[in-house]
Formats: sequence, C-alpha cells, structure tokens
Amino acid sequence: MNNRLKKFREALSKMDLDAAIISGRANTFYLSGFTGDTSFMLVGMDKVWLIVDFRFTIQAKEEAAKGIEIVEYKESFAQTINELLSQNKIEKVGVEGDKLTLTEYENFKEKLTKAKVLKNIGNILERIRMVKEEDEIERLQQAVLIGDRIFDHIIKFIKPGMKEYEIAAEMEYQMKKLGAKGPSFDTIVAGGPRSAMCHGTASDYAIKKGDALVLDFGVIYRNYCSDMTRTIFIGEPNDQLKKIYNIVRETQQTALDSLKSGMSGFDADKIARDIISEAGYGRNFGHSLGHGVGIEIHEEPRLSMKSKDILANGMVFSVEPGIYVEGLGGVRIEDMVVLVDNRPRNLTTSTKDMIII
Ligand SMILES: [Mn+2]
Repeated sequence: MNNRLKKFREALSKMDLDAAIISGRANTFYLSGFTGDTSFMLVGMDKVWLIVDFRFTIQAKEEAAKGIEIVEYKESFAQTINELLSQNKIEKVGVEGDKLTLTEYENFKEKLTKAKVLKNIGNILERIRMVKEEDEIERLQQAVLIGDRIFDHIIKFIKPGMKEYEIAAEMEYQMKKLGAKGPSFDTIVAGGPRSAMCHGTASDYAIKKGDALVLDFGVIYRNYCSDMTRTIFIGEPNDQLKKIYNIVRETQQTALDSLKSGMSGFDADKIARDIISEAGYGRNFGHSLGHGVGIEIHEEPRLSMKSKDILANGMVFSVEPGIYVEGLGGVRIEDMVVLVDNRPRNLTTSTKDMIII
C-alpha cells in the first residue's frame, strides 16, 4: 500500500491539495485493503483514516493495511471528517467527482467547514491503478485461470436443446466451486441470432444446431476480475459464420502480435478495426478492441477509437474484436494480457481453434 499511497500523494501535491476524501469502493480497497462498503477514506500527506460505521469496524480493523487509523463515525461521516480536518489542520481537500453523488457533494460543501478548498481529483487514482503491481498480476492470472477451467468444463457440459440460462447457471456454480467470489459481471451466454447482441446475457433461448454461441464471462477472485470470451458452434455452422469466425480469430491474433508498450490505445484498436473493415465488416464491429481489467471489470486503459491512453508495462487489458450480423449471429474472441518487457503476455490459455459441439 505504501507505494500506492506515495504515488497518490505525489499526484495530490501536484494539484496543490493537502488531502483527499476517497469514496469509490475500488479505490478504497486499492488504498486500504478494506472490502466493505459505506465508508470514506481520508488520505492526508502523512496520515490515513478509514471512516466506517459500526457494522464495519471489526472488518476494517482486520482488513485495513498497517498504519491506517480506523475511525467509527459519530453523528455523520461529514461531521467526523470535518473533525479530522480540524485536528490535522487540513484545508485543501480533493474529492472524487466521478464517485460522489450530488447529495454527498452538497453535504460535504455545507458540513466540511474546515475545508477551504474542495476540488475534484477526477480519475487520478484510476490512472495510478492502470499499472499493476506483481501481486495484482498474480491475482489476475489466478482469476483468468479459473475462467479457463470453467471453459474447459462447460464445453463438455453443453448439449443442443439446453437453455442459455442453464449453461450460465452451471458456469456460475463452477465459479464458486473453484473458489471465486462469483461472476465479475452478468454471464453472457448468447446463442443463434442472439449472439449478434454484444451483451446478450443468458435468456431462455434453447440452443440448436447451426447456432453460434458466445460465452463471455469472468470471475472475481481475491478481489480481482477476469474477463474472457469464446464463441463455439452447436453443430456445423454455415459458411458465413465460419468465415466470420476466421476473420475474428485472425484479427485477434494480429492485434496480439502487434501490441507493444508505448503504443496508444487508439493505434491498438485501429490495427484490429482496419483488418475487419478490409474484410467488409467494419460496420459490424461496433465496440472497442479492449479495456483494462483489475479491481473493476472495466477500467483504464481503453483500447478504442476515442482512447488517448498510452499502453505501458504492467498494464492488464482485454483484446476482444468481434463481428455481429443481425439475424445471423456474432463472433467475439477475448483474451486478457499483461504487458511485460514491452510485449503482451497472454494470461488466457483456452484454445481459439473452432469448437463444434
Ligand atoms: Mn471484456
């Protein structure tokens, strides 16, 4: 935690702030190790407080990193934070504009009478979180490994006639059996024409011969997320689906082979987008190539047409091109990679050969 706090404090200093109030759950966990909710953190230049309510006091004492002072709030969070500001002569305070509700912000403005400045720190913690530490990469690898094991299992389990939700239920049961906390997002099992919906969460559709089946899922393991997608076929697919599969597979491989540190998220996305466009499916690839994965399922950096992020060693992100044709179906293939020594190392090991059940 010390290294994280150091980076964060440097960023606060640059913004001419004495402290910041952290309200985002992922950020609170990142800086303290505390996994509970309804808490606030006050990060000063030499002290850190975790302010919780009675329900979380014991948990906070157990989980919070050494050196963090646990404070149980009295009348209200704002009043307790204001007392801490007063006792420690903190006047210039940052807040997370993306995380606070308007009501919380108005309340802080009114009740934090000791704060002369209340300034939005934006996403500076999210920027720090982009580059993962060794321990984080290890957890992410473990989470990905559970995903690979679930894929191994589910391709043996799936039979024509099964409903999407039966498949999703089996996957989520296996997640917990393998020690994960649960899914990192609503498990996507989308068969036949439904596979053309990029985020087709499992429905009562029964899969049948000739269907493409998109399986997009992830787990939360020791507070870190995984994310992977494979598209399989129920019986022999038609020629167009086969063609689409091969384009997506080649695109994904080319993107993986071309990625390197120093490249922009825009350029990474463009490599994939150009190949798919040249194949005549540009309009059918309507989402971005990838996103960072960590404590949250979707985080920075972004690999997209709008991205200004520069990829760097230690970043972990997905590479997931797709082609979706309304009425026919869709294909998406997604791996998670980490940049090490300027090159991507694939965390996902499940096969990308065409699987026909
Ligand atoms: Mn993803």
